[in-house]
Amino acid sequence: MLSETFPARRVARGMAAIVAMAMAAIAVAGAAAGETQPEKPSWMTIDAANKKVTLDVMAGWNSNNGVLNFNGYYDGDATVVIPVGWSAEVKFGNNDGYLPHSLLVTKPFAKADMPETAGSNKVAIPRAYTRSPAAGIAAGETDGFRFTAGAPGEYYFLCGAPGHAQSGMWIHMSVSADAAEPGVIVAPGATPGRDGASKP
Ligand SMILES: [Cu+2]
Repeated sequence: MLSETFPARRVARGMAAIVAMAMAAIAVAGAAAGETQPEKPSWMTIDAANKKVTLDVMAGWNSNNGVLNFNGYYDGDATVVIPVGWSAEVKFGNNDGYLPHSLLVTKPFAKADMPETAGSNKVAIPRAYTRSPAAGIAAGETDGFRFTAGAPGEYYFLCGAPGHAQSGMWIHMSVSADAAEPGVIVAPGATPGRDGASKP
């Protein structure tokens, strides 16, 4: 971090660095409306040299939100951040023993406008959806898709199966002009998801 040439001042410089980091953290938190810094969960694999990110997304990862979750996250309590120009591969699986699920990249919806069912006509990035999006894939099945993060913008990862998005089966996806690398932002107070990642 700091290159230190005056050892006697190391403590003071260290304190200054801590204060600076704290202030930067506060600034970031303020800018992102209370959200925390992105993290790199186990389900995100980053290939920086090739600007490629792979996401393992499991529907019904745990019992959060009555199993209507992606990797345990729901109701927008996690944000997948992908830098502009990166390519993304989504590997999708259904861990729910009862209900079919899907994953589509859609535009954001106001709560009142959340679609009851979402087919491929709701997709915001070409081909960015799993098969039979309005019906979903059955328990134990897998599918996937790739897309390129083009223009900066806000999107949803949303389940198109009947009633699921309206019941909270969606999270945020942000194509960012500012982020240097992909990451996931978990909202403060989120129910722990995959990795148990949650922020106080
Ligand atoms: Cu679903």
